[in-house]
Amino acid sequence: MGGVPQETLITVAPTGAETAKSDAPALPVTLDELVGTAKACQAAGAGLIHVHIRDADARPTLDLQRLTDTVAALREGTDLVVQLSTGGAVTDPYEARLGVLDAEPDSCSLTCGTVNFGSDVFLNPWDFMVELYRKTQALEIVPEFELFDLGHVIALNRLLDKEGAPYGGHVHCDLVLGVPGGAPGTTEAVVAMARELPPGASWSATGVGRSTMPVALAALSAGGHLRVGMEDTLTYAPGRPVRDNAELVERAATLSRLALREPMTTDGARSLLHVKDRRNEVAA
Ligand code: KMH
Ligand code: ZN
Repeated sequence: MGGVPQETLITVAPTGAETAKSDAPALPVTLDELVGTAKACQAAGAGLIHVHIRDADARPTLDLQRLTDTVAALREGTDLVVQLSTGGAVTDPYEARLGVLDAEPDSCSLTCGTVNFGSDVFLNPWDFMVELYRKTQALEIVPEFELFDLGHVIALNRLLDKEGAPYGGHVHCDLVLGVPGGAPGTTEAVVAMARELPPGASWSATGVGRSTMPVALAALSAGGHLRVGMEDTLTYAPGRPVRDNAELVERAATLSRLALREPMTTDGARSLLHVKDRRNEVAA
């Protein structure tokens, strides 16, 4: 599993595609709300932002112009590594998910297998994974491999064996645990999955809902980084809704410091992930 890093990369996933604004008024759904959230989360210790966007009616969208504008606004307003979701919503077609990369983010998510998602199915068949991966290599975008189950880790190893290293040469993964249909949000699942990761890979973990804290504590002790945010967690403690994304980042930073690991700076995140520096590029 590798050693324990001296610093913790804190990823914030502030919005997701599953929660309605009406059910969580603090969810950032407009560009202004997203940039405001991103600034507050960077100040609290985040190094990377995992982004899903919404349309004018606050519904999930993969509209390319909106994605491009979002990447530009986040680059303008913050130094965070900007990662766009290629998972989108469970209803998004493959073509639109591949099209996300044309917004030229620093990084993108790439899920390594299909998983039941409550009563829905999040589809990631092998051929789609390969096509998406080849596009990240061609466009020099760093993929973050999203792993919802142990078999996804096996598929990741197969992908790297067959298709070679990702852009930048470094493998970074995120264990997404506690989804109804995926691996549970337990210490045992964190360890079982982390053990099978490719040698030298870095990884973060997030536990959905009630598994947030067990997964964060397990990840810190097992050498992982942290992902937090309202995409995964809407309740700060039993009966207490999350105030905003920044307080989840603040809690992650506090946990990390208790583990004698400082939150990683945005420069540290860029160098860990080997992202291409696109900050001086003008958006289309
Ligand atoms: N919204 C989920 C169906 C990702 O961002 O790549 C997929 C997801 C993973 O959130
Ligand atoms: Zn996501």
